[in-house]
Amino acid sequence: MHFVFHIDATDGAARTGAITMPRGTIRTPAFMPVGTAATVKAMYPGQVRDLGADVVLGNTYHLMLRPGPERMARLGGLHHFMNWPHPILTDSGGFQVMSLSALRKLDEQGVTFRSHVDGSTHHMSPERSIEIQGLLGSDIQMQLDECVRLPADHATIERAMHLSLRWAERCRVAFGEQPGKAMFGIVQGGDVPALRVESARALTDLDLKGYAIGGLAVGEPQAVMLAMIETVEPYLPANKPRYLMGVGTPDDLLCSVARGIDMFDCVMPTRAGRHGLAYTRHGRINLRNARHAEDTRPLDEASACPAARDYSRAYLHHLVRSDEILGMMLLTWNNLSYYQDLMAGMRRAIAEGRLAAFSEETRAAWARAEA
Ligand code: PRF
Repeated sequence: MHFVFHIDATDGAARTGAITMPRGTIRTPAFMPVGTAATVKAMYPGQVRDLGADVVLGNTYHLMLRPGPERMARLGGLHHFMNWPHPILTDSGGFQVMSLSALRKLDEQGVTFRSHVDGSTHHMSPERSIEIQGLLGSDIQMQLDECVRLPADHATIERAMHLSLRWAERCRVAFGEQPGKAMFGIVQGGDVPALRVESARALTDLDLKGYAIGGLAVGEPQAVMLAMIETVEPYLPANKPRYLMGVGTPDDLLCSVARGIDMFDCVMPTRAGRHGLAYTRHGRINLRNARHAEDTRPLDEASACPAARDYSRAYLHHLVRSDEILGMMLLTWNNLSYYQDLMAGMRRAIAEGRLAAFSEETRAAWARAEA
């Protein structure tokens, strides 16, 4: 079976459809929970699946340091290792190297860095990144790229974009032909429209199976991020999936789907859940706040998720204040449930041609914060 993307319906620039591949079907627009270290933190894989997640994200950087790609291959690959038999997308490592490792140095050949785990020195070339993602058994692999934090000067953004293009070509050669799998390119170019267009055009010429937009949600206002999506979208092939990396808030997802994005990943629902924050139909709630101490209402009595329905805010407040593990588990469960429900709602709305109305209703409910 091959990697196939098809679109069932469109609504303005928004699309809904599915990617089918040997390990399963990814309904789009899709939100991918982040499973950095071979675990979606505080969640059982079966729970993640039951919420409606069709794919999770793994990180080359973390897994190459621990347990190591060759060991992972000997252990049967990432799917088997973490008991997640469904599709896995892996990020290529460059972004995590730049944000997490020490003494990183980047040149034409790749990136050299010190591990944040044990201080050991590593080198990763575009070819090695693809080799590692293959050893992990990843279904959707990402090219190695350089993401520049914003604000940045034009020369820095341009140099990183061109380097990312050269690395895309090397990754494409290293990946070769793998019918049931895919390697996605990553559009860079910061907040400079002309550089974004140049990047999207050159990557399209490589005829990859999907295209990500990187280098956004890295310090710029939301309006700039949305403007860059609008700039790039017309240059990306309409029949290939488009993935906005590392985004975002529920509002970011509504805005980006309306502009033609099909896939997202973000630590927000999982990380926020470990810090006492709950995403709900009525907006974001900070369970640490003393005003919840005697609130007997659940997070959302209408939710299908037990975490949202079967525990009082007073209890969640107590768990969070006491640093209890169950507090993190319940809030992560609730938050991923909210994100997956939001994606399912958008998919239905696009199919019925009412995405704008859906987005308006969703935002109105956030504003009606009864909490
Ligand atoms: N490149 C890669 N991974 C990423 C990003 C990127 O630009 C971002 C930026 N939001 C998140 N994750 N490879």
